[in-house]
Amino acid sequence: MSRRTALALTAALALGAGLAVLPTQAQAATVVVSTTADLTSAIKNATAGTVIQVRGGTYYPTATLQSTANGTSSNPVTLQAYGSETVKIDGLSLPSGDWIFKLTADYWNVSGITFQNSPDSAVVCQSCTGTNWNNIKTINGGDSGFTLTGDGTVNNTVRNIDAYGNYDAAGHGENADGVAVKFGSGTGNLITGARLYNNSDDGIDLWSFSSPVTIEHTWSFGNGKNRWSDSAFAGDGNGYKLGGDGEVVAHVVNNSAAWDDAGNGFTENSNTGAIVINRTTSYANGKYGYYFATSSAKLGKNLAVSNGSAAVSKGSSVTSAGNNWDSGIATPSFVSTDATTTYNSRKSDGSLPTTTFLTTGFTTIGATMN
Ligand SMILES: [Ca+2]
Ligand SMILES: [Ca+2]
Repeated sequence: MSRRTALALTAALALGAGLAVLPTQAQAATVVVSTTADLTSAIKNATAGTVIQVRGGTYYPTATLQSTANGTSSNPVTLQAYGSETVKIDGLSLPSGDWIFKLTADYWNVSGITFQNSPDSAVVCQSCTGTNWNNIKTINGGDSGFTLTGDGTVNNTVRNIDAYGNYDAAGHGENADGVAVKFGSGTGNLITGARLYNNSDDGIDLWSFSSPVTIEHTWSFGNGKNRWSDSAFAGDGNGYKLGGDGEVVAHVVNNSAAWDDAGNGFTENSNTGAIVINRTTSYANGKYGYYFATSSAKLGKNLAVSNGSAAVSKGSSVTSAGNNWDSGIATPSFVSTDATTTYNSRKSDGSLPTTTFLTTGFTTIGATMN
């Protein structure tokens, strides 16, 4: 302890402050970590401009990794895998009900990390502004994989996430979505390049979020099926659940696809707002391809094939043009209905793997599947 610190401590004690706050050593701009303890500390002590590089391996935190340290738009905090090394943060040693990573902060860039086996949600960003999540995986957890929540959720981008295998046993699968943007507000939030599959509840859920969210280049499939031998299974399995809890909001979905979900491919879920859905494909989902019974949705150039209930449930306030259920619009045939390649590794830039599944070669209707 320096003489100056000692004097400050003495002064604080003399003033009856009780617990003196000792100055912490400033963290270096770039921190390379290879132990769970160092990872925990680096995240907690980050300041604007800190770059945390995590060496390859599997980390088992015993408490939620969390930070309230803000970056700035020009000087964000970065949390990333070291080089091209494979980094997994595993929730196996966490107490029941804990999350792996909770951020209540602005301007973080997080990339190249897998968050797996969380007892509850894997990653939660609460009232975050300006965060970027690139090529992360949130998989096989006990509730939703990735969540944006809270008021002041502004200008966040989730790019190329894989979120699969999430299942809330306590709720019999009722709640675990791949990505949840729920219970909050704030504009400028974008989900792009996501692959959301085999989760117990929905692929993506925008329940009770009162500002428009944009979703594009996303695949949502195989959600809401009882893959856990749960005799009271309660997962809903909508590919895209675009509202709820009375919020009237014009979410936007472009060039995305839903297939093999137990529920509807795309649903307003009681949101009466002017939801915009363009150039999407809904194939072989259990219920409707598109369920928009009460909203004033604008549905354009969408393609619905082989869905359980019908292509569309469309209320009188819906604007519908250029979709294959509209009069005079032909249904093009798919190049392939074999989904095997959709599980392949992503391209080197992190984007979705190449597939001909559900492609048609037409530029006027349906998702381009990339
Ligand atoms: Ca549900
Ligand atoms: Ca849900």
